[in-house]
Amino acid sequence: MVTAADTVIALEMAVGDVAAVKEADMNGDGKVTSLDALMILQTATS
Ligand SMILES: [Ca+2]
Repeated sequence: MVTAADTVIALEMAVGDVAAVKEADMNGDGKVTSLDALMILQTATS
């Protein structure tokens, strides 16, 4: 299950504070960015 807390983790991946995992790459472009974090947030709140 995706939660709003996962958005924070994804943002940490986007800035390089945490090692990125492929599960956080929501749009499949090969990297975790703030866009992926936004998509995670939308999933968590829908
Ligand atoms: Ca991505």
